[in-house]
Amino acid sequence: MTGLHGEITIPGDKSISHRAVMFGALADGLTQITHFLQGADCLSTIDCFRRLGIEIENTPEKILIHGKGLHGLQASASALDVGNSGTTTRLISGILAAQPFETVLDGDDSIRKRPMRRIMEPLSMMGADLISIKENDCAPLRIRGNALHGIHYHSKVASAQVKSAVLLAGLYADGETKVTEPAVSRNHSEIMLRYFGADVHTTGTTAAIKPQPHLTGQSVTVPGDISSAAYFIAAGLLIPNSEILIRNVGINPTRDGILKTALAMGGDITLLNERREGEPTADLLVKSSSLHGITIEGDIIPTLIDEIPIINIMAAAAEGKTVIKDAAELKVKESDRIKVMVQYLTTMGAEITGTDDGMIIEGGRPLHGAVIDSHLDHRIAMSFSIAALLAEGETKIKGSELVNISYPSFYDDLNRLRR
Ligand code: SPQ
Repeated sequence: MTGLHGEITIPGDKSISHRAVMFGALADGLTQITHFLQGADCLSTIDCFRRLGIEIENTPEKILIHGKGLHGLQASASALDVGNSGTTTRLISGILAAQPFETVLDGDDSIRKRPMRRIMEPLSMMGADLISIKENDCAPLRIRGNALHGIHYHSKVASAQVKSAVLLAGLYADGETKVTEPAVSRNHSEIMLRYFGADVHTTGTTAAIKPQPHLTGQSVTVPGDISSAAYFIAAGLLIPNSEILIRNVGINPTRDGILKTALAMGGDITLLNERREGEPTADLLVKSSSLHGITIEGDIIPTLIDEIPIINIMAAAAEGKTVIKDAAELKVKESDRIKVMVQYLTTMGAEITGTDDGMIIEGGRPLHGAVIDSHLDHRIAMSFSIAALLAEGETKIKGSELVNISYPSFYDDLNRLRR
């Protein structure tokens, strides 16, 4: 196996790209977004807001959103198609809960299985009229806007999507709205809402917002997505004789669990050129390393939840045991990521056991090629693409085109580093 060499610039952060479009649509005046992620999920968000009457120009250099203010959205003539995107579904629900019209939201087969009770409950407590059309707590959803009141919601799960849906509804409520979560989830909504002029405060695990007369359009530069960088961090560490520079990676502390974990496993990663433009970013110099197993649990979990599939690959290649706990949320992502990781890592020869809230991996077993089904999950496709590079023999990944959801140039970038 030849090592990886050279440098790549990571495409824009998916979570931040969604939010920039949404907040730009609700702001007065123009919002300009650079380094926007042109992935299918973020394009679904653009499509939804166009259907709600917002003019959005998508050029190769930037996105221009002609915001119409908090009360400027118009009813869509047809159901909004959220595609594969949980973020679009849940955040837009918080906005639509306050609009003076009815909207239906629907998506693909994966979205139709993801739990929506978690947003239906708090938004209903605020006064929203929101139902699951098939009465299974999943999409399609029908949302009729209503007058909302402020609440203090104690979420059972650490979820930025739940928190953000409630905070966005809180922009329209008659008093302050607070969300307390069991551990801090990613805080991009809080940072960006503040930047757009909202009155948002955070204390410990509680975020609070006051109702807002207006937001103001802004210029947003989206940092590279650490969740996308994670595949290259893993590849650089695991493939012998590698040295790669991963440029422009967002290192927000509510997202950087992959870095802390890779370092704790013995990874050789140096942060260079640290800077802050709204969100903190850095370049990462990654060199091949011998990794060892660790235990990953507790408050770090929300900061690396989307990286657990690729951490599983790192753990399978590491010496010794890795235990991942407190990650039951993995079961309700684009696929059941506990089940799918256990099934296919086992097929490839790894020793992995699924638990109720994570997995246990005895690392160091050689991997061999296999046929992998992505289960409509981009992170499964990318994680097993990296596993394939470590395995003896050929691996076939069904649904590899799903990388398009969050990282359209994934295979091009990977191939460039292999030359
Ligand atoms: O948008 P979607 O489909 O939910 O995407 C995922 C992903 O792997 O890309 C989850 F499957 O990321 C979520 C993340 O897990 C994006 C997100 C956000 O932008 O607010 C928050 C996390 O989800 P949650 O449920 O913990 O709030």
